[in-house]
Amino acid sequence: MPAQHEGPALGRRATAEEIGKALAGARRIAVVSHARPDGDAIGSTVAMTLILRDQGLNAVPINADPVPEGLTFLPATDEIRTPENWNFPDGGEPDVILLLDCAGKDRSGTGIWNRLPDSALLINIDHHVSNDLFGHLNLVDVSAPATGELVYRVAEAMGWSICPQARDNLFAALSTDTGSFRYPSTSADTFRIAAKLTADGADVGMISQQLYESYPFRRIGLLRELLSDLRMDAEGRIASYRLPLDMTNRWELKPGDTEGLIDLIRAVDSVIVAVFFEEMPGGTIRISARSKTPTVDVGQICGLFQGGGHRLAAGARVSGDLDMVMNSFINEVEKALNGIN
Ligand SMILES: [Mn+2]
Repeated sequence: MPAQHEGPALGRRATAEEIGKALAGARRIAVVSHARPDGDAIGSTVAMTLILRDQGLNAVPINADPVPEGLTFLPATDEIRTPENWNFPDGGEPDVILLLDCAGKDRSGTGIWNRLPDSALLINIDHHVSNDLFGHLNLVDVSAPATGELVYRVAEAMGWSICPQARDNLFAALSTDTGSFRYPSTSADTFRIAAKLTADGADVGMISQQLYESYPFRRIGLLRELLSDLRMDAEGRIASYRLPLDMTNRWELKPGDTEGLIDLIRAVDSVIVAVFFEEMPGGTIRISARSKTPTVDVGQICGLFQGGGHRLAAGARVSGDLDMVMNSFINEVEKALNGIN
């Protein structure tokens, strides 16, 4: 089937079955997710890779960044290769590049495209509202709470088996992107899939403990500092904290250490919008925003800062001074809050 994608158009929506068939016809599949991977990115990448390999397909998982320390307990995450160091057993190039959980092609990180061929069929499986259908085949469902759910649907549509290692990775993908099955996007279908994975042997207690109760001390030390500098605006409806680069360096933070910290301030009763401002090397500010109500669309607000995401969870990267970026972003959130009064 590789000949079939000679010069196809981009942007076509495809069903889970169509995606499955395209994958089944591939000779070599590069499985890629976004840089700074989270539980959904890692879980989807590893699960999809193992599911494809069980079908006798050649699949190699690649990520621009290392697996966060807190996710290395997941089976087979050590299979993930760096953009410089991947190879298929026969030395060939991928004819299919499968991007998982990436709102845009660039979300996979710049380095990833250096060695990947332009001629490959691009398959895009994702659940971000801002997804621009960059693939030749696109399975983009914004109602899905996790890309892991879409990976499961592809396997289900094709009747493909899910080995225990893939199962645990899928469970982690679902659990992390739903905030342990709490976010509004969590659906009956999410529970159906989670129930199936559990019935098949996923150890819910073990996976949850590894995901949520096994943090290194530096995370709590950092949190203590962040909270001492907590900022509340708009009569307590906006909560935000700031992470300057020197604090990151002092605590020797690793990727994933700050994951989920925003949920603690989001959980305050008066708070409608929570924002986390993180200063990155090179003068970029990484913004993560969460809203508790669909009438305050943080995806749209992040769009004003060249970012995007979901209505209730979004992000942006802005170059500039930490406090100035903070002030102008909070100003926009205040405007949005005034709009709902
Ligand atoms: Mn996701």
